[in-house]
Amino acid sequence: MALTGTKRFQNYIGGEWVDAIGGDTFESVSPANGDTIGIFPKSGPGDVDRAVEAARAAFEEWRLVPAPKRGEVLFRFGQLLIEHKDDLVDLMTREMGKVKAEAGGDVQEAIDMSYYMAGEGRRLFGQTTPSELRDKFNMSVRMPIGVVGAITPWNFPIAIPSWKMLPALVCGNTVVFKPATDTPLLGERFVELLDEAGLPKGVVNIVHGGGGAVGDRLVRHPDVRVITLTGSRETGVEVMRNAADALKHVHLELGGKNAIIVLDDADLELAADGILWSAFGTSGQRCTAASRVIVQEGAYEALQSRLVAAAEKMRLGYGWEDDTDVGPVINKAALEKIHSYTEIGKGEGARLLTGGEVATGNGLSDGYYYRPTIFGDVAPGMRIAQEEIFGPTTALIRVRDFDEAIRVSNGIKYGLSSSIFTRDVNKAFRAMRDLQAGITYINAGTIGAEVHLPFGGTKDTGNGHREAGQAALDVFTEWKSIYVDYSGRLQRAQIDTEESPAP
Ligand code: UN1
Repeated sequence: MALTGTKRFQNYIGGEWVDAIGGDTFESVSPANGDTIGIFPKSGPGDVDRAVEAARAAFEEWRLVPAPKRGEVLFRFGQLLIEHKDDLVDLMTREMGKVKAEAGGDVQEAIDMSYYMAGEGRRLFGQTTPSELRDKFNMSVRMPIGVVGAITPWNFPIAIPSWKMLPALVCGNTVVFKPATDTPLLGERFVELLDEAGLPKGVVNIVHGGGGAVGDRLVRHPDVRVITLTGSRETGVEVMRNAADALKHVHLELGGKNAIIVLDDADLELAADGILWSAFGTSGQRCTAASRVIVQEGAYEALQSRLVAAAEKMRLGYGWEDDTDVGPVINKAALEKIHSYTEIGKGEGARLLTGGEVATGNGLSDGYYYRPTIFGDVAPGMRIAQEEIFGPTTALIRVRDFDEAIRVSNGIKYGLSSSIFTRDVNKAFRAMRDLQAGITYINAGTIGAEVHLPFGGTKDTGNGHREAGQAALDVFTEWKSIYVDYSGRLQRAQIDTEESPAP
């Protein structure tokens, strides 16, 4: 795909492409080499209000479109994503920075979600139950809620919007979408393709701009009934607080400090592959990244040397080049934050085994590249073992046995993903039971969630909701219980019930 350069883009509101009311703009810049990707409207509360009004008006029609027909739009969207996959992948390597194979995975996740949720248009199952009274019929049905505000991050710029918007749409809601300011063009392409798939005007709207002006107004707007956010713990807390007065439904997907446990009996080669992929894939910028590795002492030395040797062989570079293993991190602030944690780790007495520096040379200094970084001899309470760094840094922690490994893995405030490498089936099952996380992998790293299972975490990772899978439908619908009395007389529940049949 040709770079769009200084092309100006607009918001999409009520089926019209429009500038921000204030006329301000911001640039999307490639983290790989500093190229300008495009210029976008820097919107404000007034733009959000227009978009919410359009979405509110469109809801009255969209909620009545039969769900299988809504699903067909998503099916066509999936087909369009396939048709445009190569372009989207190329754009993602440029606007967000991840390497080609992973960008392909990101788009594929959205394709999978399109087909999964398209099929949901013919299910959206509720329940039918017997009644305690004669001549009475009971059922529960899912109802759409209204306008959904979707606030998405830059690390999965196509996949995460699909996790939020596609279930919202198939359930009959309408959406105002605020993509991350680091990846606005991918957000815009997503909406263009949804539009091409045949969504009526106003069903999906996009408003570009920052969290302070656009996100905050969405969160506070009285006509937005659901907020779904993937972001930091701090933002999540603020969103929940600001949404409380209007008692909005809030779905939060926040941080992680995910650990891979490696026991003495593990296949070390397999474990090392899983760790490298989970720690350094997407330059460590996944909520599910393995930023801790908890190793039983008998395997520690061998695993450590394997990991260090492999990390040092990883090639940093542009995501669009075939031989790149690790792309850039998203921006300068991220690079600085990641490096500050290297300094923190050293200061805490952890041993820097490899990496720990900004990568320059071979054109890399025009972008934001950080060497894959491994700390050894990390104590579980150190800040580098407790706080989310969101970069290519992982911490090796030595433990004596299985019980200590589980304790250390659980000894954090987050609870998103977890993993254990072992050949002992009993320990594997105990780990499945005891790891306090929304996701547990056995003999695989911490990343690789599939769209038809619930995604999300326990503790400070969220607020008890899940996206993806059937669980996503609970975020975007309200249950209605319906009682149909066809007896023709007043029947009082709990009062006019019959005696149990005699024994
Ligand atoms: C995220 O980092 O927020 O399992 C999402 C995975 C991906 C999704 C990650 N399928 O790592």
